[in-house]
Amino acid sequence: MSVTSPVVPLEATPARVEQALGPEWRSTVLAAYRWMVLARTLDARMLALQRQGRVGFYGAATGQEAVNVAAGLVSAREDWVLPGLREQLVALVRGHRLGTYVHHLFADAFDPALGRNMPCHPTAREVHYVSMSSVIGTQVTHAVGVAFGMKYRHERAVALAFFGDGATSANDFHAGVNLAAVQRLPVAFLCTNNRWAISVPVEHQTAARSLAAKATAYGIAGQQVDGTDLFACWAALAGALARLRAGGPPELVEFLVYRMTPHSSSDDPSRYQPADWAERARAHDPLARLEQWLTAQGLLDRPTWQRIAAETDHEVRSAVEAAEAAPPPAPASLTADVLAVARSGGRPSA
Ligand SMILES: Cc1ncc(C[n+]2csc(CCOP(=O)(O)OP(=O)(O)O)c2C)c(N)n1
Ligand SMILES: [Mg+2]
Repeated sequence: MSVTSPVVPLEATPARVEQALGPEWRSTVLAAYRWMVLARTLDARMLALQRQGRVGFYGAATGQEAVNVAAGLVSAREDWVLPGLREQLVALVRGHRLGTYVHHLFADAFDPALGRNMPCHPTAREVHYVSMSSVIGTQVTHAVGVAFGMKYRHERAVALAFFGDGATSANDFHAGVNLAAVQRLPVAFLCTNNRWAISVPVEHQTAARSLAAKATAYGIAGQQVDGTDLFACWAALAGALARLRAGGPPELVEFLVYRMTPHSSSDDPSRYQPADWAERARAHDPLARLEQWLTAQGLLDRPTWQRIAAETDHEVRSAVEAAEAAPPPAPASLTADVLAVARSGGRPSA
């Protein structure tokens, strides 16, 4: 098994998990575990490929998988996801093909963005996953705009806005949460507090008691959740999304997670993280915590673990092979989807 060091045990009892997830809870939790293994495998492989010069840039979500898989499984098809740098697993769980995502990472001819977006900034329109804007915090106001549109059209969908601890210092966070609260818009503000904004620790980001506490100033509910506990993430997200779908006001959820890898492939955290950071993070590894829990419940044995590890490794390898065999985007595609010319007057229509 992959658990090597002691982790903080998950407290959920099977009875409570069944209550929250329903009678099929065993297969749901195992499916969530499999997604988390796939994401972990993908992160490790992509960071290695970036070092080999085969992928331009990568931002891993290692340590944040529980939030992402729960959001992917709990959200509804009609909801919209406005991600930060680390939510690609949400798109995959919602049905975006792994192969397509890897084509995007390689910026090849089968990348939906035709190689024009920075790697790790996928667009997955078919699963309502909006391409990330690199400008920190802007997805917060984008989500509010999407939610405004949904409310205007009387749609019962929710906009999920993901952002980091650093983004809570951006103007867009204030403007977005404030407007959503005043207009009572269906937005789930989902802050993944991995305690770092590149090298800036969260203690330098705010003097507030917590990031969730900021909700009070906007007149909405805020809660802090252990983002490395799959069941806590599930409960918080299912509750918030259900209330929003029923017409409730926006909510803020702060997920406490540990960034277990560098900020991105362009970062060296040994220059700023304390020496014991990796050890503290490992104790809260969401994958290892779930693995330990599943094993204790008798739901995960060595053969099952080996099968899942082999299958996910094969999936990632196949996707990489397909991307490496794909041609680059054709030069003629450079202006595709950029400009449409109206037939009548020759004026741009989009
Ligand atoms: C407006 C703006 N300022 C600075 C940056 C450079 N930058 C890129 S990522 C990042 C840190 C983001 O931290 P956080 O919001 O905590 O998200 P995390 O990367 O930890 O998931 C910064 C400062 C940027 N992209 N946009
Ligand atoms: Mg952060």
